[in-house]
Amino acid sequence: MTAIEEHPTPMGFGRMHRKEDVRFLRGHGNYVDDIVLPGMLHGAVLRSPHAHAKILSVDTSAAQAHPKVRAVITGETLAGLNLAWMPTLSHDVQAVLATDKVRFQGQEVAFVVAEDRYSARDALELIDVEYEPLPPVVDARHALDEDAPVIRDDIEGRTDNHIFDWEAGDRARTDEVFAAADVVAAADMIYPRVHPAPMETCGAVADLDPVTGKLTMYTTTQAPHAHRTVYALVAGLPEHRIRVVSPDIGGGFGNKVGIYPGYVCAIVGSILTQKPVKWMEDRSENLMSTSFARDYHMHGEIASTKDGKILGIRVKVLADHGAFNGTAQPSKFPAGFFGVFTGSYDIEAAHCEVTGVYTNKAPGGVAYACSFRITEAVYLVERMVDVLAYDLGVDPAHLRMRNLLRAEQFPYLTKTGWEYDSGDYPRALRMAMDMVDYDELRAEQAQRRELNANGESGDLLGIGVAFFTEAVGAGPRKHMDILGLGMADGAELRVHPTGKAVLRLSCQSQGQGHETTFAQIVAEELGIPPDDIDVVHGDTDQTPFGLGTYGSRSTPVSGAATAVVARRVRERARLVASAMLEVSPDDLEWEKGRWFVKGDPEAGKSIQDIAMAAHSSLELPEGVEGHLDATCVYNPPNLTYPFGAYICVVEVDSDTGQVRVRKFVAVDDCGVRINPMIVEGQIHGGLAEGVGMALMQVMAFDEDGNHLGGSFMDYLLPTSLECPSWQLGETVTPSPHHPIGAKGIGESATVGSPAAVVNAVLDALKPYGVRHADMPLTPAAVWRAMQGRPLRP
Ligand code: MCN
Ligand code: CUN
Repeated sequence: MTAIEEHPTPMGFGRMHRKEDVRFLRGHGNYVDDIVLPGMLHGAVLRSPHAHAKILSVDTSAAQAHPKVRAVITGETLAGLNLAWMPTLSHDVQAVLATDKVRFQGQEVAFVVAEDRYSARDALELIDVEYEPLPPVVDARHALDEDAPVIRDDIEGRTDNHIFDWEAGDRARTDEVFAAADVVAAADMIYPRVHPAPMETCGAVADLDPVTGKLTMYTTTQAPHAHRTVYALVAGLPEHRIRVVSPDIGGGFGNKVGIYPGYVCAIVGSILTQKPVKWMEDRSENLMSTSFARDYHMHGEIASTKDGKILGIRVKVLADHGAFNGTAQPSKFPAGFFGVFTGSYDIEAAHCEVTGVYTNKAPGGVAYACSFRITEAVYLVERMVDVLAYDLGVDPAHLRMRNLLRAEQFPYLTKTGWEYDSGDYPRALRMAMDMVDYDELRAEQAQRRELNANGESGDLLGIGVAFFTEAVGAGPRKHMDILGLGMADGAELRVHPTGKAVLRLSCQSQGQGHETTFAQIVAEELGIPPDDIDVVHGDTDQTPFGLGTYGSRSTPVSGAATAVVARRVRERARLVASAMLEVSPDDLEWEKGRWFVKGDPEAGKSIQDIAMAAHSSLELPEGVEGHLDATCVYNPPNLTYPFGAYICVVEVDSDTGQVRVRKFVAVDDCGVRINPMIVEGQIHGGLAEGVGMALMQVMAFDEDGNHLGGSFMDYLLPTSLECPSWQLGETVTPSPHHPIGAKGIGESATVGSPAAVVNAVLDALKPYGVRHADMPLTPAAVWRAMQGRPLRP
């Protein structure tokens, strides 16, 4: 994108500048750390230096004696309040402050409340904890060894580190298909542990009013209503006396779905001191202790005929969930939506097994724009298709084209039970191939390979193709809940007498531009200009209940709720207009912004006139209430299935292993686009994240379980230097069950791009006989992959 173009404010869908940017660009955002309350104190967390150790004693006397310290909280303090453990989003428990053992480096051990942030941090050093180190489980592949230390001995009767086994598909049928296939390609791959690393770290200001007993919790959360209910359940506080406020959020990417010990400690600190308590973690704390992503060890197998018709896919996964099972996903889905691992292909049978294990690492797993583990699933299937292409010696784009689902197969029920709602996959892939000039690139590559083989040095050229289908918009209540809360979303719309409106939502923007796009949905449906519509979210006292923003569910669920409330208001407006115009409602016709008499377009009333009349003394028809407002709870009938075709072109320096992304073409289909500019922004961000994961990022640990990625010097974020100028293409296949035909887009690019980048690098290394190498493909990893391998023509 070049200079910011001026776009006229649309009356509905279109490229409208973000309303929220007026405050963000001028430095007037209001984040949790901007909140300052009278008498506010500051909290800091003491963390474990060990990955696994018994706690022998905790001496807080010196810290208590610090002149500025107001309270020191330990696991023992919390145990006295029955708060030492809290439920996780996966029906496990997690220590708020450790009592018996520490189970990962960085785990929360004590909490100091002091008059200022610095004193709180200083006092942490005065706490004396005696540990007895235990051997840690660092490599998930050894978590189930006979002699592996048992991490969760707090759970009665537990003698190993096993969490769950889960499977999907038809094992017997899949085995049959594999037995009969001409070709079976297999590969082991790791999707490394990575971190969403939002710019704003996590934090809270807990304010328990000693007079009313009401708790106001300003906090970094993607799901304010769900958090409120969990606090009510955990702390036993009455739910109507809890107000969760999520102000401006500086990026979430799934990092802000869960409830962290620091939040609970801030609440307890406020209860004990009767003052507001702020807790804001620093970057290292964020990287060490809050929700990580991925950490899937996958074994994939793909079966095909000798001429490349894919028949079946078989997968075994070992999932590293860290020390507490705190993954955030619907209850029935312990491996998230990994079940869509059959990807975008027409196959006969599929089966997968996932085993989850505990290790001595931070909990989490579902974050970083993952669509509930679809990142892992798409990476697996898209790598497997490339491995098959390698074994068969065929072009990976052509192999995909041959096997993609065809438009006439939708709605399509996958072999693992997902109903893809709509799509035209070959069209998207063809568009991507045209945009990147696929045939010409392959010709250039052939030429370069010949030169390289003849001893002429020069960069290796790689072309990586990936296709993805996502399942977003969780979800139908009958299949999907989080901690028993059904995944529906509320919306309320109120049109004031002068025709200005307020829309109240249960979802919560962390940078996705909801204040703009949700106003645009109302504008599209009612013809009220988006600037006349305020979007209120992130405050449980002000908004209807709903499960929040993650899994790209805002547009599929809250967006649908918004269209439905707007339509309800429109129908109410019709009745009011019929009274104003003294005609039957049936004689009225709608055009954006007004009802008019059929056959007499001059005789009409604008939505603003109708709003005033609805609040006036005008006599309304029998049974029609005054005012112009509506509410809705939207329970989606199905998920939405966005898809896309990505092609990445890289140049690899054969001497250093350095990868340069030369070009990236992304064709996305998220159905109808509300604001194409915001959609493109979402895609740009996700593509950058994909480059980061593929080439730079991993949360590494040493053999003692020491965390090696505690700063941005070690855990690398992609910048404009590593990213090319993205080239985007678009097809529009509306979702047939969504009121405005929209599908989610927030995670698509992160889901689809890592495989495209990795496929591109490995395509460049093909002459060296490299069939697979794991992310991140750092220069060292690429260089190592090439060593000792003769160049093949
Ligand atoms: N949109 C649109 N037309 C569509 C689909 C979406 O105009 N057909 C717009 C939406 O109205 C919204 C935005 O695109 O303004 C993203 O919408 P959606 O796909 O519904 O995703 P959510 O709003 O639910 O956002 C969640 C998603 C997730 S799960 C992660 S992780 C992620 C992502 O969004 N985190 C982000 N993108 C992010 N972008 C920013 N800036 N910050 C984050 O933390
Ligand atoms: Cu998986 S990260 Mo987003 O769903 O918040």
